[in-house]
Amino acid sequence: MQAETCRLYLITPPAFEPRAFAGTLAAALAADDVAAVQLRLKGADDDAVRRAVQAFRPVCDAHGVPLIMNDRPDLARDTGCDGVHIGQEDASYAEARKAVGPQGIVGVTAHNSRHLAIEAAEQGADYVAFGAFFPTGTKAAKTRADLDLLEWWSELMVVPAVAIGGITVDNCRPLVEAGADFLAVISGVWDHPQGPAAAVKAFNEVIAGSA
Ligand code: TZP
Ligand code: MG
Repeated sequence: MQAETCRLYLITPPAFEPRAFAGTLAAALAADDVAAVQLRLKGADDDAVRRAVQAFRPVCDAHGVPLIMNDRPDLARDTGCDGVHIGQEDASYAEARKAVGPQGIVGVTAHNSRHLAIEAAEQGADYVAFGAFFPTGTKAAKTRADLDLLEWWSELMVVPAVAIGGITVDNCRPLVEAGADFLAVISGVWDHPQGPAAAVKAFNEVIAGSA
């Protein structure tokens, strides 16, 4: 995941039927630039997660977009995902890195903590994720993050910052201007009134037009 400018990081919706959703994902990836897709299927059994990887893999490959597993380094390794995103209670950075190898992507949730973010960056994380920046109905987010944190991080650090939580086409511009390297979005894309493909285009237009 490289970001000269800010890029979009799509996370799957809370529930979906994998084969049907693969078509929706394909339309979203065809619409405009997407840096990565994260498979986030909370509460699903391992077989359901495996089926989702099988359904999404060809779509992501066709667009050259890495597929990142949420929460589970073991499943990331077993299914051949390109990386894993871990929260503070999922696994250690070392476990995650061991599972996906030196070339794999390891992203770490830092909530709104400078300390957690620095710790993850020093360990070798490929990105740190801050949030939630806005109210979100998708997750009972434990923390709220603010623009100062993003500005501070982007001035001092090289490791990319992902912004997450309630991000929409309409509210994302300040995050881009504060230095977010990636916008991680769920409902702002999948529930966009004009559909996911229009949302991906609109996010990219805001990003391109931001200072
Ligand atoms: N982590 C912090 S907020 C959040 C996660 C996974 C949910 C983001 O979903 P949405 O719909 O983009 O607010
Ligand atoms: Mg997690």
